[in-house]
Amino acid sequence: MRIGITCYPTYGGSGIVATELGMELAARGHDVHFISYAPPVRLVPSLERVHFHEVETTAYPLFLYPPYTLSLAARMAEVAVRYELDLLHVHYAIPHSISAMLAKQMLAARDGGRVLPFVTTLHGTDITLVGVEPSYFEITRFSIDQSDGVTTVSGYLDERTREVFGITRPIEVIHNFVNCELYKPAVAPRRGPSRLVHVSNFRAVKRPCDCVRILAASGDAGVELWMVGDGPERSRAERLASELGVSARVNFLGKQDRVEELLPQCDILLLPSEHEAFGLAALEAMACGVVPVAARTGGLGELITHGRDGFLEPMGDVEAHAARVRELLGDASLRARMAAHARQTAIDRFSTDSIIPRYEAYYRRVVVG
Ligand code: GMT
Repeated sequence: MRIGITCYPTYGGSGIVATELGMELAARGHDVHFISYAPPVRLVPSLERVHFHEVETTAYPLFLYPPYTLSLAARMAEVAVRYELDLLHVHYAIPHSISAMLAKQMLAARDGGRVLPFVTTLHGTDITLVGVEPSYFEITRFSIDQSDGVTTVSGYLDERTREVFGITRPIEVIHNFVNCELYKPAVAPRRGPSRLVHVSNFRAVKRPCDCVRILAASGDAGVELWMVGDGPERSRAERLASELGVSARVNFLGKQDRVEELLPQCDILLLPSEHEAFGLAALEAMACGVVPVAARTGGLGELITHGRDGFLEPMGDVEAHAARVRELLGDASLRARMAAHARQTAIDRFSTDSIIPRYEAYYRRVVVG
């Protein structure tokens, strides 16, 4: 098939899923066209059958806010005609599904009524935070209704979407996936200090400050914490590390492209999020044999089986999370057993080989109508 993919190209789960999906589809013989304002950060350059089309917005004195959504729609329509796309797949409802809807209408009105279906994948905050904002509520609901196909990354997000927007249309649940050949445990046993890791875009919803508090409460002066990523809460977390006297043990690494090389150097992933539609960061860690200690929130329970391949504790209960960290660090055989189970969960339930064919099958259904 010939597939156009639009996502936010910067760091963040939805862009990562979209990019990895596009590359996996290309590896399976599909032609993939990314359409966005910048190449997605995880996109490997010069891959066969993968193309990138930049969306440019024009500055004009009247435009206090250049209308990216319109430029995107025009570019989608142009690429769809030139490369004879079979469908568009947009990630994150706002504004991408509205642009796709416009592109579809533009093509229907010309070229003898050419049909360009589009699939919208809902990732989480597009529903739980942005979508529920009064100014976006109606247009988010409209964009979901207008999509030819809708997927969510967890059963939890499917339920939330129905509940919040009163939507009854079919939605396909397709979980996040991981390439278990790329994300894998270190070959040699790890030496050096025990290491916790947190990977996110440091927005408030991720509660990165809780990670610093968990480290401070873990009670072991030899334990380190790697904070991978950047975003609005980073300075607050840095300040908190100083206040709690642990800044020498917290390494803020900033945005990193090769997370698969960092994760195998760690023992435990901290994900104390307030909401988490699925928790891609936890899945990538599990594939590397890093045990997640996460909040019992959102779709994390669809990924992590508490006590087997990770721990789920109440959101905001720093002491409960720290107690699990102590338990894991104090018992090497428990940690090894749970790490092996975590890796096996990633392979058995969330590997690219099990999830990508579900997208392919769904595209075929949408295209046939
Ligand atoms: O929170 C992020 O990491 C970014 C966010 C996004 O929309 O880019 O991630 C969401 O999508 C991921 C991929 O589908 C999910 O694994 C995350 O759980 C989800 N984040 C939230 O729901 C907070």
